[in-house]
Amino acid sequence: MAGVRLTPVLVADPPLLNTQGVHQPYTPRLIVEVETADGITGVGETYGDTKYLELARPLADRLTGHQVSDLNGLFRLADQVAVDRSRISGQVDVGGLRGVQTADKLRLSVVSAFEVACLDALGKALGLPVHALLGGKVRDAVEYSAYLFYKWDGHPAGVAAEKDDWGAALDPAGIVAQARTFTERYGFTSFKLKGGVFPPEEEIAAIRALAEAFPGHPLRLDPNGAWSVPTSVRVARELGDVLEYLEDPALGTSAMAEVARETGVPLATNMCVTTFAEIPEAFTKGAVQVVLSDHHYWGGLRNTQQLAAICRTFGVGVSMHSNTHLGISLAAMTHVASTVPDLHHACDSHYPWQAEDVLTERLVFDGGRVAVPDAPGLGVELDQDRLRFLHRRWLDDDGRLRDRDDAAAMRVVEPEWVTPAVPRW
Ligand code: GKR
Ligand code: MG
Repeated sequence: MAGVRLTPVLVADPPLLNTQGVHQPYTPRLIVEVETADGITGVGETYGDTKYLELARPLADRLTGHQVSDLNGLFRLADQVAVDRSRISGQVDVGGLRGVQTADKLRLSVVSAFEVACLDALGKALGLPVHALLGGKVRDAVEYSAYLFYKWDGHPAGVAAEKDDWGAALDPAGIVAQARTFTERYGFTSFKLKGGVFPPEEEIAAIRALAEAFPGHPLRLDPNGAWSVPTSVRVARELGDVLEYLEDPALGTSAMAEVARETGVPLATNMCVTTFAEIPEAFTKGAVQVVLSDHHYWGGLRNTQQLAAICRTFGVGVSMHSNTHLGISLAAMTHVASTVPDLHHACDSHYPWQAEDVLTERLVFDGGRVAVPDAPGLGVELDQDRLRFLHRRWLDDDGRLRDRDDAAAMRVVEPEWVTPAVPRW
């Protein structure tokens, strides 16, 4: 590699509600560009909060002269980057929605963007799409589910924000209307509702309303671990006939295992199995039936394939969840998902919520699917003007938005708000 460019950006985000609070008007992401000695550039994207930037900079410094094809070497270099102990809790981080926070996981979340950027550059150099570098696609399009959120009409008055055209969704009728908009705009046929926002009865009613409006369509509910075991079991019983799966109803492997023992509804997770080290206990206890990869914190596309192979071995399903992200990450998700043989659940994506991007052309959902790009690399092109614009927003920020904090955003409206203790219900 001749050089690496790191560009933190702030991306507009609508006021989406979750159990911790509400999305801030702008979310940090990090765009990684690696440049080869031949002048080929590859791009990657990951979380952009300060704790990730702190690791990305020293890793970038070590990469001059490194081959983009040497991905194992890239991970070895990442292992050498020291992690500030104050950044990690070593346990399920109630302030985050991404499971246990460990030094390795932080490193993996960062190196994943470099891995994707290297694969993009390598693919461009060889004239091959990223999926071909991963062994080849087994499908031509990847199915995504609509990601429904309770949301306010707009960010609080007086808060600088972009306006979105989705309207409010704060009850079952609002959620059904939002789902209809998703199907009209993107053709999605399966639906995930972010729960843990209102008391379970209200969210049960929303799922029932969706089941009535879209009979037979796959439905999921994800309260991000906000419920106790008895509440989770009750919701599973009440919605058992309409749910494809229940996602992280309760927090942690033991609680999930207890829920699993009491219900036939499959349990999915992107919170209790987030590292390879967490797999043995969860699978032995039968705590989860579907693992949702996040290729950022699992450490990239090849690790996602390894996760899929382990899941297949143990008869556990695999799919992908998402967080606020841009088109580079969607392209990366699509390439790797296209290579996973047993992908029986639509992946979810926040992408429709992001009206802004750093690409010259946005990726398109057609019939709820993204066509797998066959152009060299990821098949996307960075728009340098847009990148500069979103980076300028990051530079101009006084530091308040550079670290995602949904509870802080909620305090603008409810000054007493603190991240709710778990279980909340
Ligand atoms: O963006 O509010 C959100 C989501 O809750 C996200 O942060 C989660 O990581 O979507 C994710 C999930 O499936 O838990
Ligand atoms: Mg989830």
